[in-house]
Amino acid sequence: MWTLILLLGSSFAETSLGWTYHYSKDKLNWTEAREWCRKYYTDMLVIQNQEENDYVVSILPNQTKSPYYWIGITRNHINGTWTWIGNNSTWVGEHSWAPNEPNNNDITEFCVEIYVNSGANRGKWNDEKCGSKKFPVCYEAQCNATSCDRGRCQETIENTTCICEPGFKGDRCQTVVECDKDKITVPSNGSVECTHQYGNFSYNSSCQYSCEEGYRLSMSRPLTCTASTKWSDQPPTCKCESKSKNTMFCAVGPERGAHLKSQCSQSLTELGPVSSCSFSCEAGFDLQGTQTISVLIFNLFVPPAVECPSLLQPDNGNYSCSGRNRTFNTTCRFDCHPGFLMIGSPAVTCGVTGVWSGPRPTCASMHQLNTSITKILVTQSHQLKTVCQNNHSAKLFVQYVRILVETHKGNH
Ligand SMILES: [Ca+2]
Repeated sequence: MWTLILLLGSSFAETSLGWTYHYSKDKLNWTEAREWCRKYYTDMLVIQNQEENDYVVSILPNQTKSPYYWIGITRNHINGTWTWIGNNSTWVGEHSWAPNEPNNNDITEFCVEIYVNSGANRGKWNDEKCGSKKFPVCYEAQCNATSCDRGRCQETIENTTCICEPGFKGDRCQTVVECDKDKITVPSNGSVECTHQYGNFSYNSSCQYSCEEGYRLSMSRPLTCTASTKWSDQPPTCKCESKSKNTMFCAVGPERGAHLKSQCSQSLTELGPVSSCSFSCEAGFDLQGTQTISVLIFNLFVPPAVECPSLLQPDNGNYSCSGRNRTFNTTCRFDCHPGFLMIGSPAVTCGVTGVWSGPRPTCASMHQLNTSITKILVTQSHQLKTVCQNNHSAKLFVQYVRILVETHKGNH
């Protein structure tokens, strides 16, 4: 499995699967030796452990006497650290030096030779003057820029290994790790949007959650796919937003003690066609603008169909008309059953073009109103909206109050 390579007639190499080792048959001083190594190979020999030391000794030809071989460890002053110049490592081991070495015998012995002979000191090191001429030993790295996609290539005697960056795996670190995409669930009243750096729902993919208006995320930071294939957090939920820093939200109904004060001409359960209420916010909510909303009840709904059609009996109410047919000037009057509030005009008249003067009113349950008003918010811009509830009674009351407010504004 070892291969003999002839180079410039002065060196040959033993090849293994990782680093290859090379030496020169020409004696050079240490500086020349390094230049030779760097010209033809990677650098002067680096030894990282005793196993590599023994291996290199085993492949170099024995010398019967000095000179021996230069290796790539050096120091730059008497108290300096012995350092392998090929990769700045500092392994020395416990039994590497020959007995009584390093002795700095010539005061400036900052370079190192390795004994390769058949004697007792075979494979041991000796510090030497760098100007002495010895045989250089070099190594050539097998790792290169394309050895590992997303990792660092590490060389050993027998092999090269890719040490992968976080988030990658495979023998060449070519595969990105994935997180479970089923863990990215869409919350009620919210949505999620993911972006992917390396692959779908893979390392560094990021999923940002958001909520519909009126809801707030339980956690605002995005979920990130980590190198351990786990998402950084559990998905957040969308929670009903009770208030906002920048908008005056005043809740009506049972919550009004905390937010909104109301003053009505009748109690809420007795509001009728001529009722009026004013609302104001408590301290902390009276931010800007008009803080009082007066409400008056007028004709509430949009124009009806193009002719005077049959009038449907309102739910929870009755009507009677001034004539048997629905001709011009016929007036129909509506009543609501006890316990129901009329929303809209109590009478409609058929116009000359066959159009009723307004839509038939609605009879709303007092109970519905009482429960639905817990979901109404009044903003400083006098716009109303439902928050966290879309049921029928809430919608009804929103329409009711919005029209009241618009009527009020129209009077100014
Ligand atoms: Ca010495």
